[in-house]
Amino acid sequence: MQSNITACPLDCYDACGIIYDENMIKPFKNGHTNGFLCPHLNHYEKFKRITQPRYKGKKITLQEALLRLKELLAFESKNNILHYRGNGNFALMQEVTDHFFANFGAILTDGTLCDGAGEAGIIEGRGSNKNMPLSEIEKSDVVIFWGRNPHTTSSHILPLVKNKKIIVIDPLKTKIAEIADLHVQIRPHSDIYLALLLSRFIHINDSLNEEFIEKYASEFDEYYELTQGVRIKTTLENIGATIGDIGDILEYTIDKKVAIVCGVGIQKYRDGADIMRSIDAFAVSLGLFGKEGCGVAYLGNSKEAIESPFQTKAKRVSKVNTNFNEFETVFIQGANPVAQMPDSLRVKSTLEKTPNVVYFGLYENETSQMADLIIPAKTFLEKDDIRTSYSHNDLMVMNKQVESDIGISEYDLTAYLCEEFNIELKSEQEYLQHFKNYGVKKSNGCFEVEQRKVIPYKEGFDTSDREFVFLEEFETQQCETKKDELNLITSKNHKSLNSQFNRDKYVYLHSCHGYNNGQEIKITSENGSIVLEVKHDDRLRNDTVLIYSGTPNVNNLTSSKHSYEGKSAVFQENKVKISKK
Ligand SMILES: Nc1nc2c(c(=O)[nH]1)N[C@H]1C(S)=C(S)[C@@H](COP(=O)(O)OP(=O)(O)OC[C@H]3O[C@@H](n4cnc5c(=O)[nH]c(N)nc54)[C@H](O)[C@@H]3O)O[C@H]1N2
Ligand SMILES: Nc1nc2c(c(=O)[nH]1)N[C@H]1C(S)=C(S)[C@@H](COP(=O)(O)OP(=O)(O)OC[C@H]3O[C@@H](n4cnc5c(=O)[nH]c(N)nc54)[C@H](O)[C@@H]3O)O[C@H]1N2
Ligand code: SF4
Ligand SMILES: [Mo]
Repeated sequence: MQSNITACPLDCYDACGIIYDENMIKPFKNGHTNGFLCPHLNHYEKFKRITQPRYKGKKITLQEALLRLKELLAFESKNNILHYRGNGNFALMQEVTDHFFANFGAILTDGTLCDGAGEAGIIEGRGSNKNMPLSEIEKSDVVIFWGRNPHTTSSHILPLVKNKKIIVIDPLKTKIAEIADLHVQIRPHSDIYLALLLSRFIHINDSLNEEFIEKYASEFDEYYELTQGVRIKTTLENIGATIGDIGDILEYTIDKKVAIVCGVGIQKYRDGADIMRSIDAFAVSLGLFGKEGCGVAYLGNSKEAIESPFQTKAKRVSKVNTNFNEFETVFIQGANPVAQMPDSLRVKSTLEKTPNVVYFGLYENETSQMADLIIPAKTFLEKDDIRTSYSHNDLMVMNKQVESDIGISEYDLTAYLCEEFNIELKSEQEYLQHFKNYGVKKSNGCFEVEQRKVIPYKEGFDTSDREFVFLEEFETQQCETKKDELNLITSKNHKSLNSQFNRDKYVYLHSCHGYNNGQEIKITSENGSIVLEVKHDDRLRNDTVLIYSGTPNVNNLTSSKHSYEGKSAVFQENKVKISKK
């Protein structure tokens, strides 16, 4: 009998521990899970899943589906085959399919729809991306939520920040902004200016952490010159901040233990790397690295300090603007690219022209509707796996809890293909053990990744001379939105996990625009248009509209440009116009 312990598989900061008890999903009591889950997992088993494979609309058996898959892969030139994998399930064994496709000679993807620009900025400045874990945030005095919406996307941080000073920098008055000591309702895409000004004022105020700067950031003087290029009064007016806000932020943070908790909202722009680096530079000015309760938390690398046992060296194409029609067979796993990739109209038209589309997932969605072959996956309760997190250091074993006749696991599908095409594959247990070996037991009974630092950068940064590398230049943003244009922000909704579960269907607007609640309006961008029902939301700036991730067709509006660094999608860099339907 397996242990009744597992973990939530979803792409979420928290990576909660789960006990499967009396056929019910229950939260782990210990550690960060803290005895509660979120709506996705509380209702997980109620969501309707795909139960039977299909080919061209006709129901077939799993055996027939696997045979069909084998046929669809049997091309002379393997360059005709694309493996496109998303993060529907975040556990480590999901990557086993990459092992097959890479060794087979197929094309894989690189780039990201998520956090790549910010990560690139972090690596440029610090030489590596080592994250401040939840357990350290708990020890800080002041927490700055910078483009992060914790009530929706990372609720397990909330009990840890009770009674701390809270600063929020977000164009939307989110729930955390409502209870914060200070909310700077910043214009979207202007964080770099705020960050530059903060570093400048720390210097003007004589509050630089001199000891830290001398040791690890000796180029600060040059950076200070860069910050001097920003005109204070006009910039503050344009970005929606005041000199009083800057004063308050300095007063709250100087000589305090400060955690800057960044989300992906700040960096879904072409210059996302620079934005993140300017926030890091603000933290450097305060000397926030390498000390208890201090640092910058971002969406860290969940695979930090873990080596993959899979061989995944392959030719790759970008995940952001993939030309599906350049392939004969596209195998899509754990993703809904038709809804979630930018520029959906382009995505749809290229997939329509792809001869064979295979969808390997749990739920029906826009991508399954376009697929020729549908192979149902197993849920996390029906397979063994192991996961790590991008916001804490726990390593969580996910034991299989139930037997089911539905679907096939990623390992079993890979084992079938490897057998058929003569590719070497180790046993499932060997791979699971490989991952388990990275864990050490903590006093609360949980495991954590042994090599991960709780307080990274204690001996300086991971650059060649241990020093922080400041931005030397940045692209000036046009801070004024044209009269009839609005900024589109498209962040996460509490009822869905991107396009899984209960998806939203509204456009949120400030009531000042004169449209009625419930009225259908047309939203248009350079890329396309959609019609959605209006919901008034006066928590928004009046130059900004909000359409949540997962809202059907939202990505008709977004462009498939890449960030300058980090090969990332830029979902928020889109202006829209609104009009009566
Ligand atoms: N419930 C739920 N949880 C999720 C997900 C989900 O879909 N639903 N998705 C998961 C995934 S894949 C990810 S990547 C994470 C992301 O989770 P978060 O990092 O929290 O990201 P977002 O919700 O995209 O954006 C966070 C905040 O950024 C703000 N924002 C937008 N533009 C700007 C800007 O220019 N400047 C500033 N300062 N703020 C801005 C938005 O208003 C929003 O409040 O959440 C994960 N968790
Ligand atoms: N407009 C807009 N677009 C966005 C974003 C945004 O904020 N706004 N966010 C972007 C971000 S940050 C991300 S990470 C992406 C996410 O985009 P995707 O990676 O496409 O994620 P989901 O929409 O959650 O779809 C995941 C799919 O995985 C399948 N799945 C779930 N569990 C399993 C499993 O165990 N095995 C298999 N084989 N399949 C499984 C489900 O059927 C589900 O349809 O979206 C991006 N797109
Ligand atoms: S908060 Fe995140 S990790 Fe926890 S149960 Fe919900 S989706 Fe899963
Ligand atoms: Mo994401």
